[in-house]
Amino acid sequence: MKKEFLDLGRQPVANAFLKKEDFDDEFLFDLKVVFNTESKLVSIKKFVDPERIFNENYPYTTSNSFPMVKHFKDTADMLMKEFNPLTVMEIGSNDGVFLKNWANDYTIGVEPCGNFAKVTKDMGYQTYNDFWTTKLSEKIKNDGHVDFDLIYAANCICHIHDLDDTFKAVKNLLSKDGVFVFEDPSLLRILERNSYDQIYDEHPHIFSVTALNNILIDNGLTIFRVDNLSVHGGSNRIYVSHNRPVESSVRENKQREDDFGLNEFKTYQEFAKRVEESRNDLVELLVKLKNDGKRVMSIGATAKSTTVFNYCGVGAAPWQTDLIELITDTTKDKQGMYSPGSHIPVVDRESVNLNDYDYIFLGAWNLKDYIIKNEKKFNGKFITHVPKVEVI
Ligand code: JHZ
Repeated sequence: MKKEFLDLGRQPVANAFLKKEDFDDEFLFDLKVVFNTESKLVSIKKFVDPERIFNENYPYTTSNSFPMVKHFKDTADMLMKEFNPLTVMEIGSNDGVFLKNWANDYTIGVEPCGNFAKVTKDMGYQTYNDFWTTKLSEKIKNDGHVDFDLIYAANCICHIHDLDDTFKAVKNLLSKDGVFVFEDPSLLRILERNSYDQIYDEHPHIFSVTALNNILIDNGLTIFRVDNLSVHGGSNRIYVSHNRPVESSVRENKQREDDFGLNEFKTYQEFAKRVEESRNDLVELLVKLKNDGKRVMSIGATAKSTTVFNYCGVGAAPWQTDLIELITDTTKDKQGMYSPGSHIPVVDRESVNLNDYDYIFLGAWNLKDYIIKNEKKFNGKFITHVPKVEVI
């Protein structure tokens, strides 16, 4: 039932930034993508052990994706106004950007990365430093928590391999009228915009509303609403309950996905062709710039750019072409390290004079407007590859 349609080559763990002395021991795996013709779920073929990804060294903090801080404040305000929950839990609470909008006497976090669990514990939130499983949901119950009126998860559910177990665990802890709200990148937007770089080890699944609806129904839960969001290049916010009436947005989203062809394998084969063209265009552009003596750097050492640099072979590692000189990133834990697989140095933005470079590749293309506005003094040009390779 699982048919392969895309091969993104040998890839490292997307957020495993490393030191020079660790280059020789770097873990790589084959990143291939499959479509399940029955459930309609798109997944990567070979999952990476979650403990290899989400551990004490996990560097991605929501607070460094600055526009996301406002996004989570607005989301919390909206959820409070509409559902007025008495008890709240966040799965994948990272460094507490969503949690901090709720009082800590009725809110708990779940976070497998010890570094972040410590941050939210220090903020006063009870935080389970563990992966989200039915076993953990039993433990939370046994610890005396009543069922939750709001269970929230952002960019987390698509990180989990076993979706049946995930949703069973939610069902186990969701109060009778409670809502489970989660948001993740949208498969439809990825296919529409050729943003293949949303595919990496941390995203074992890329969700369509159609596939989620099938899997949630199998687990006794219902999607009753879908919001289309612009964050992370296009995400869906999915509202789930035990049995609230289903609103029109669910049918409309499924219809749009069907119209685009998300239920047919050939749509994915066509996407794979566009991905290959995107790679050829980017490499051609970067090689031309190099031959013309231009200097190129990148802003945002994103998980997404790990996929792009390794798939396109544009890094500094011996087996790659030296087309991008360095990456700047505001995250302290990424600075002074090298990018996974491609081994491009990651440095503090403040240590670089952007005008020493002619072009900046937008590794964080999803934050393009914010970055371009912020870097008004840069005299050169920006490069993006989404929705197509172009110089801005
Ligand atoms: P950003 C993350 O992916 C990881 P990434 C995760 N797996 C996930 O699911 C997705 O999000 C959705 C830096 N930056 O948000 C900060 C600057 O340097 O695109 C971040 O390192 N300068 C959980 O990594 C990175 O860019 C700036 O001005 O693809 C942005 O990462 C700004 C605004 C950010 O997510």
